[in-house]
Amino acid sequence: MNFQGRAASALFACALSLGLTVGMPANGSAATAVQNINITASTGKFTPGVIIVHAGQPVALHLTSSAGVHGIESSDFGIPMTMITPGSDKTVTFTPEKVGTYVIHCAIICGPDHANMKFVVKVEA
Ligand SMILES: [Cu+2]
Repeated sequence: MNFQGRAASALFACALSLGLTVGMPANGSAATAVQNINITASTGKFTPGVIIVHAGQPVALHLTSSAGVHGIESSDFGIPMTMITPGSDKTVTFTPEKVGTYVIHCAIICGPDHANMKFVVKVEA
């Protein structure tokens, strides 16, 4: 490699390390880490019935059903109608914006317990 080649690759390496440094969040990556939460739907209930998430931090809900066909939908979190069926996993992602307590109801009529089938999302700071 001639001098110009070495100079160019040194410059490139320098720009690369600068870019990496600038790209790092000031407080590490914890603030943007995805909150992964598993939820299982069954007859008349979601388990767990209460989840706690943090405002501004992305959430990935991993949904499955151990019995029956269910669904979720939430205008609070911009979650579109999502069907949950036994034997398949669905993942929905959203980022809660505002601190508060929200309720997500089962969105598909699934039986006598459908009206009471819900889970609570507590959004903390
Ligand atoms: Cu239902």
